Order: sequence, then C-alpha cells, then structure tokens
Amino acid sequence: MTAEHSNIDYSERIPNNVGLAGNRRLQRALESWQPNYIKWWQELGPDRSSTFDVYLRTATSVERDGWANFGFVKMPDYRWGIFLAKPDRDRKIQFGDHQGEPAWQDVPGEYRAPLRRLIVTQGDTEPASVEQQRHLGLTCPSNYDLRNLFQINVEEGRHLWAMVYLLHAYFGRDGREEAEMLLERHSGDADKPRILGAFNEPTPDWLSYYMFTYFTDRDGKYQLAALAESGFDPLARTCQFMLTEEAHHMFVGETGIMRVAQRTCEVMKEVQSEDPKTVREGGAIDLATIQKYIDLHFSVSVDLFGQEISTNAATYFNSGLKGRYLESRIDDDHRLTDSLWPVNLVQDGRIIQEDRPALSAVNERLRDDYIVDSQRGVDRWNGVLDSHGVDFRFKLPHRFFNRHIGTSAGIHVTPEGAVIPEAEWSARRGDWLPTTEDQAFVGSLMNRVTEQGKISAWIAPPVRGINGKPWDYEYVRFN
Ligand code: BYC
Repeated sequence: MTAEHSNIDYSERIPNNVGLAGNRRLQRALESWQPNYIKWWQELGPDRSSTFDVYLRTATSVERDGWANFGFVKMPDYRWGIFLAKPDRDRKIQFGDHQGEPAWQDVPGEYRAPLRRLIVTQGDTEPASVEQQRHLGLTCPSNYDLRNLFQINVEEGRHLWAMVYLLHAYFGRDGREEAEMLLERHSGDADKPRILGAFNEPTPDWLSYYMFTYFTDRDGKYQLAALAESGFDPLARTCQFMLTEEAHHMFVGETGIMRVAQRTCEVMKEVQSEDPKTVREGGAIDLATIQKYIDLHFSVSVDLFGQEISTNAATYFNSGLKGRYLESRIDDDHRLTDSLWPVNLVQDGRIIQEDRPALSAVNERLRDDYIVDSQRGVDRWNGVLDSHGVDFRFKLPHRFFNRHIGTSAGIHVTPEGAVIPEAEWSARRGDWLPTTEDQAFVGSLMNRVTEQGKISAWIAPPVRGINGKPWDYEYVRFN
C-alpha cells in the first residue's frame, strides 16, 4: 500500500492510508505509543462504557462514500488510525513568502519549531475534549444523545492520532517526546494543564456540552481550515480529512441547543408563564439561563483565536504554515504586504475599530469569520422561539465580553459592548454568566435516560435519527 491509495488498510494494527507497513521504524514507534493511548482512553476516556456496543461510524476510506461506515463497535475496539486526504501531486503553496512554490512533503528546517508548536497545540485539544466530557455518559438525556457523545469522543481520539502521526513521522525524537506529553497533560490539571484555556474548563452538564460542541468545536473548524491551507502538505491533508468529521460535532451542538430551546418553549406554554422560576419549576431550562451559557461558551471560544494583533500569526502566514479561512478563494494577493484589516481594539479604556496591517491581523480575521458563522445557529434557535410566539431572542455577546486573551483581557465589557468598572462587573456578572446556582439547577436536571423511546424532560427529541434510523433506535446496547 502506498500513500497514493485512499482506502484504509484495516489488516494493520494501526489502520492507515499512509503506507505504514513500508516504514518499519515509524510503525514501531507508533505501535509503542499505541498502548499508552489505550491506557489513557481506559483511564480518562468515557467513564464506565467499555463494554457497550455503540452504533458508530468508522472511516474505511477517505473517499466521499467511504468515510462513514456504520456498525456496532465496543469503543476500546474502535479502529483509530491515520487517514490523510488524497494527495494532489501538483499542489502549490497558496500564500505568504513561498506562494507558488510546490507544497512541502517534508518539514523545512527553518520552520520546524513553529510547525511543531502548531501541531502540538492542535493535538492537545483533542484528548482534552475527551477528558472534559468523560462523565457525561452517566447523565445522558437519551440513548441517541449518548451515541453522539461517544461518536464525537472516538473521533477526537482519532484526531489525536492524526497529530501524533505527524509528530512521529516528521519531527524525530522531539516529536516522539511531544506525543508522550499529549497523554501527560490533562484538562484542568493543576500541574500539567492543557495548553489552551477553553480546554481546561469543565463540561459538567449536557447544556455545557451542546454549547461546547457548537462554539468550541467551531473554533476547531476554523483552525483546521486554516491549517488545511498549510504549505506543509501532510498537515494540510490531515486537517482536510479531520474537517469532514467535524461537521457532525457542530451539528450535535446546534440541534442540541435547538431541542433545549424547543422544550423550554413547550413548557412555557404548559405553565403559561415566561417567568424563569416558573419555567424551572416546570422542569425546563429558562431562556435567560440558556443565554448565560451562550455568553460563557462564546467568550471562552473567541479567546481561542489568540491576540488581535499577533506577530506569531503574521510569521505563520508569511512562512506558509497557516493560511486564512478558504485562502485560495480570497480575491487578493495572498501576501498581505500592503493590505489593511479593521481590528477591534481597546484604547484608553474605550473600544475602537481601526485598520491595521492585515498580516498581523490574521487571527482577528479568522475570528471574524467564526463570529459570522456562529450567528447562523443563533438565528436558527431564534427561529424556534419565533415559531412558538415567544418574544425572547438569543444574542451573541460582544466579542470583548469576558475575554482573557487579547487587547480586552483584564478590562470588563458588557455583552452589549460597554466598558464598565470592576465594581459594576462584579455586581452584574451573575446576570450574564452562569452563577453557581444556575449551574446547580442545570446539574439537577441531569439524569440518565437510556431506555428506547424515552428522553429527559428538559429537552425535546431530535427530528431524525442517525444514518436513516429512527431517533428512538437502540444506538447503544448495554452489556
Ligand atoms: N490560551 O500571538 P498569539 C479544536 C498564547 S480547537 C492560552 O495570539 P498565536 C477542538 C499564545 O500561545 C482548535 N494561551 O498566539 C475543538 C502565545 O504564547 P507565547 C485548536 C494562548 O500563536 C473542540 C501568546 O498567547 N487548534 O480543534 O498567534 C474539541 C500570544 O498569542 C491562547 C488551534 O488552536 C489561549 N486561548 O495564536 C476538540 C490551532 N491564545 O508565544 C478539538 C493551532 C494565545 O507568548 N494553534 N495564547 O508563549 C494556533 O494557531 C495558535 O496557537 C493560536 C494562538 C491561534 C491558538
């Protein structure tokens, strides 16, 4: 089997379409990492679930018709593997100083450190999310939701494999050490936390989980898309394939929140009240609380795009390591030597928008794309409120609300975008972000429902099931 093939070789211990059998050293290195991975999965992957038969999709080829094969699998037996999108032999670097040169099949020596850093940062998020979601299976609202949680978990596990392959195959000893570290840092660990802020936050309940898959996985979409433009071809092809799986994760978030909102509207009708307390007594999550979860998860996720003005980002772009969203479709010189981009900044305690060199603003541009995309789901959730005759509307908070990274870190901004003093922030923060009491209330609704056709009272059933099956199909069988 050669890298030209798009089918995945499942006769191998590590399924792959990168010709691993022809590279004994690499194969041995990865095979020695594999038991540590399995150990990590058993210890920090989905809690108490290893005997379940789960209706999962597994990729058998990277072709359009091959990446979604459904069947019952026990999760520890899932065929995690290394799958790269089909190569394009004529692929050229689309942007930066190397624009027009053939894409690199190897790591250029001068870019080794930043490339490794990008791959490690990306790789670190994947097992982090599995760790964050580890206990959610114990409080799933339905069998369908449980299956989706597990599907996402195994795919994040595979995305870790994808980055570990790059580290092992292209970064020698340093890469192998970094691969070990990916299993040693843990989400929320006081001594060895995950690299990026959002991946150290807990995901304690299913409302947080849907928010995470809507907002934080969407950061994944944009970061992966930017890396899929990379001049380093193996990274680009790896990310292209990861993106095909990412869509389902965001779907779970978008429809999850939609179903929560729908159930809330139904309960509001039943109890004939919009009063949050009465809605809660009716067993649903009041709309104001859902809004606070939006505020929290959106703000944590916009932090993931980095500084508004970033020399790191400019260097990544110039060097051809990380492009913009859909780089080749952008109608400009792809060099950004003279162009400007409007950037939101905090100056003298005020929020301003100013044109800055586009090169140093590529993080902000990616964030702009992300915010536009995030709004689409919010509009759909508002469509649910509208269809129930409810006046409340969900809103994305201002991009500077509750930020810890970038120019607005350390200053306090309302969801509407007004800069306020510390005392006012402290007094009002509970109006905008989930309070301990809100979290306890949402937590109190979390009870495990797994029987066929049953669903928790705080969420509506989905419109359809997985792969043409009904929503109340037995997707997870307990043994
Ligand atoms: N937390 O110049 P800047 C996913 C640091 S999600 C902590 O802006 P840069 C997924 C930064 O490291 C996608 N630190 O940095 C989703 C730098 O440190 P130094 C993950 C942060 O590098 C759900 C300093 O601040 N992929 O796949 O331009 C489930 C200056 O910042 C943070 C990637 O992120 C932060 N949030 O931008 C599963 C792609 N932000 O140099 C998976 C790879 C910044 O001062 N990563 N810092 O020590 C990158 O492209 C870049 O590292 C970032 C940061 C865009 C994240």
